[in-house]
Amino acid sequence: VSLQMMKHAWDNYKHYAWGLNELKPISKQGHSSNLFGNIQGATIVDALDTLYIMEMKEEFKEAKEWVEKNLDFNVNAEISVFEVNIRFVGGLLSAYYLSGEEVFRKKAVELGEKLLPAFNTPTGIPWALLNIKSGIGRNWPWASGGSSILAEFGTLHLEFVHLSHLSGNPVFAEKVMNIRKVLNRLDKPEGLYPNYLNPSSGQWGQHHVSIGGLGDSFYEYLLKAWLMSDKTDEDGKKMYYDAVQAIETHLIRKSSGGLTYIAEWKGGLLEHKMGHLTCFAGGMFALGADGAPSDKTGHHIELGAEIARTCHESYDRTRMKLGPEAFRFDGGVEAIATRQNEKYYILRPEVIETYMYMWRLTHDPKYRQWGWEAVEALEKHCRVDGGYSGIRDVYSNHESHDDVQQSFFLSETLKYLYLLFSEDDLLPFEHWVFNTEAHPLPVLRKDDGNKEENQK
Ligand code: DMJ
Repeated sequence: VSLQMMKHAWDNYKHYAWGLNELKPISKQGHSSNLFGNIQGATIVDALDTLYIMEMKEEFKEAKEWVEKNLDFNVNAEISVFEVNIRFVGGLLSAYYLSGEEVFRKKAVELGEKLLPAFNTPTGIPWALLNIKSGIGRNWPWASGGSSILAEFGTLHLEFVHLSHLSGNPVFAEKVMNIRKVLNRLDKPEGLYPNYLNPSSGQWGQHHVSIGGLGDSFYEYLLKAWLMSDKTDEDGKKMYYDAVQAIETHLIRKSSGGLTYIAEWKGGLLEHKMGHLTCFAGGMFALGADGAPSDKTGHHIELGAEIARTCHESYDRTRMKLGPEAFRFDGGVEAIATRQNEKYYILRPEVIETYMYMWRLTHDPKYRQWGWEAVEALEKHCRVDGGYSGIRDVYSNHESHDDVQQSFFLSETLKYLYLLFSEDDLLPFEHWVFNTEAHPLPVLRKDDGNKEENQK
């Protein structure tokens, strides 16, 4: 089924928005997000590995030809360093490792080089935004006192380690190791990492902590850096398990109805709200269970299972059986969105991602059932003639479509669905680590960095 879904999403993108970043499936035209500046083709680059894995050979070939001829980084564009890294660098790296086609390696390294000026700050903590022509960087104007964002500068590690590996140029890995060093030197309130860090002063901004937006993939990359290093990156490992310990103590709570959730922490006060983005953490806890200190393995799996259950409830308690952007545990509700501007669903993957990890790590059939419910809901409410669209209010009787087919729907949501219903030996976890946009990167063996590259 996910293959049919991918075909529908891809064919319509190709028909109506080929070469542009994303598709507007209702108005049947291109959609450009300013996150990528005028770098084009986000959907193509994000989808390459999904096409490859699903054995959509014709489509993969067309996509590759587009990359060869048209993917151009010599543009005057201000881009989000994080978004371009996870989608474009990550997408190109995976396409290279899966297919062995040199063009993807070349383009990934070329793009990586364009991103390097982002690190020209007093601390080496990169800017959020970078003009890839002039090399001038800056931060989001809304971010606390000119800060960089934890989930942005903390989500470069996996890709940059691979860029050094593939180019022979150590500079990429040095940049991300320096981020680690800066973080390790800082005092952390209650052992937690605030979402904001000023790249000039090297001091934290506001003490807001989140395992959802602004924080999320920083934690994910600590764990995955350790796994991707064939478990040699002890620093990443320690930082991850220490962080989880602090998160458990200060952010994880159980509702009176028995649902475990991860709240947001604001200078010591809890906001009892959990984002759809935070739902990825179920999969993360389960993936990290194996390496958890002493007797904690079962506990981390259990934590993953509880987060998966809570996130499933957030879907099940809506009319459309698709989860809202954020749901609350206060004011008499549990796992329900109460604010109008938190009721949307934009084809995000995190809940399905967690089902996939839980399935692989426990083989409890309920995760496939829950995944299937999501497929039915997507088909019923998000599928339109011209592709797949997000929904403005998942509690409503009728769909109000947002008219965007996000590129991560093809790279993540559909890939994780496909993996959920595949055998465990397709991209096995011993050999592959998924970047935060679901692009698989091979584990770098300690004895031989190259031999495993083409493991499938
Ligand atoms: C994706 O770009 C990545 O999963 C990122 O980590 C978070 N946001 C979207 C999907 O929701």
